[in-house]
Amino acid sequence: MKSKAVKKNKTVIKEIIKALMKAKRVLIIGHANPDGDSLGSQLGVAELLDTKHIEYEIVNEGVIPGKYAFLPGIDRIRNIDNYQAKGSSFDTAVFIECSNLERIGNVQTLVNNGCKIINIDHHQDNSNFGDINFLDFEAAAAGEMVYELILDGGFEISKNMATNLYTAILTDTGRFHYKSTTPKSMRVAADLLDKGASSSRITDEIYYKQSINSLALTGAVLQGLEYFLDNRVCFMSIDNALLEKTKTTKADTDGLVNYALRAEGVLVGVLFSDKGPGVTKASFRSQNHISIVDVAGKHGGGGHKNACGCTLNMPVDEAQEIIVKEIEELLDGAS
Ligand SMILES: [Mn+2]
Repeated sequence: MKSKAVKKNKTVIKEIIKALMKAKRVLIIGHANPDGDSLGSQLGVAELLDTKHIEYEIVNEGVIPGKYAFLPGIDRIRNIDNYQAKGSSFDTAVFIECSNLERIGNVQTLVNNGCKIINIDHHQDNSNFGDINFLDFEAAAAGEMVYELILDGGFEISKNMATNLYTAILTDTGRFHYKSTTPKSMRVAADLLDKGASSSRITDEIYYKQSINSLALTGAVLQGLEYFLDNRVCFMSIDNALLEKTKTTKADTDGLVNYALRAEGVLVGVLFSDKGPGVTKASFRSQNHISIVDVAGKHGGGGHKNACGCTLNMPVDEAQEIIVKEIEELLDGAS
């Protein structure tokens, strides 16, 4: 079974490399509001194209969290909000870790009819939307897949690629913490260290450097934690007033939700963000043995079993009332 999957990967990789080498102008895209895996993987693909002088643009929707500013080539990533299309249109588009076409947000406007779509993803709910689909649900990060693409495609991993791909794997495994981390993730990461990535520097940049304002936001959010259902559930909330007070932006909230699962005994953590009048975003985290994704699914959201989200068309307090009831049903059903 496993060797079959590997064989399949190699065939798809060959197809992707063939398509990329023929391409005139490539669009590289990740999902809206990029994370470390998305950014590192996109930059890995970009550098692969650099080696053959193939023209490309990387365009994303949403703000790049400041902690990724150190990634080599990060300034090549354009924001769709101020992107001015110039030159000929794209004949090939590489989608990195997007479950479906819609995940790229407004970047869709750059994907023309007839554009060859290459879909590289590790999310189980991927809709297989590409002309070429490279899907590996066992990969802990898309970065592991791009690593394979580069090496099995006959290219070398440079120091910059190693830094970008190590970042992708480090962040998507929560520093090799999540259950998704496999021996293969560690082997790939080890090889990336051999190829020049600096584990201490990357970890410092992403996890230990925080602006004074962002640290103040973290403190305020932790002060406001609320516990329910015998401390099995923890709610965290962020609204615009708090962001203004701490002089922070949405990008500073990246990763904060993980604190909601931190207290002993907590099984489900939820971050509620006020998205304007009557709109609330809920981000869920749960312990390994609890799957929370169905609660997000009830409200049209989705994601992974232990990390997912949804948007509710109601104010935060109403959303909290509904969600706590749904989590209660889930936990009592599970026990
Ligand atoms: Mn990912």
